[in-house]
Amino acid sequence: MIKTHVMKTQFVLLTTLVISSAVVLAEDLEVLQIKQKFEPGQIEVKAGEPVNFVNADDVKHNLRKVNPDGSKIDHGVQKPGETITFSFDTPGANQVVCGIHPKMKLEVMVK
Ligand SMILES: [Cu+2]
Repeated sequence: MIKTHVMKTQFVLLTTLVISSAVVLAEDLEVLQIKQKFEPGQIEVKAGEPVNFVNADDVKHNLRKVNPDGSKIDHGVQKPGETITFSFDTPGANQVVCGIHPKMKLEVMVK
């Protein structure tokens, strides 16, 4: 009896995991810039997968993509309320920083 119950619980957990990852894949990834921080501060993406960066602050930001080799791509000034979308092409540890607020850092693991 106890074994059966444990197996059922595992099945339910597995099913929940499969369903929730399917939901995440179906939506565009979104990162907020809020209170001069990235939220979340860490994401994992596939190469070429678009990520929406939403400026939910009342100040301007300046997104800069940092490739694993340290080279940067500047995405220009982003006003409050604006969304900028771009993807990551190089597998490995990428970053996004803000040219205006040096403390802002987003870790992006690209697969
Ligand atoms: Cu900023």
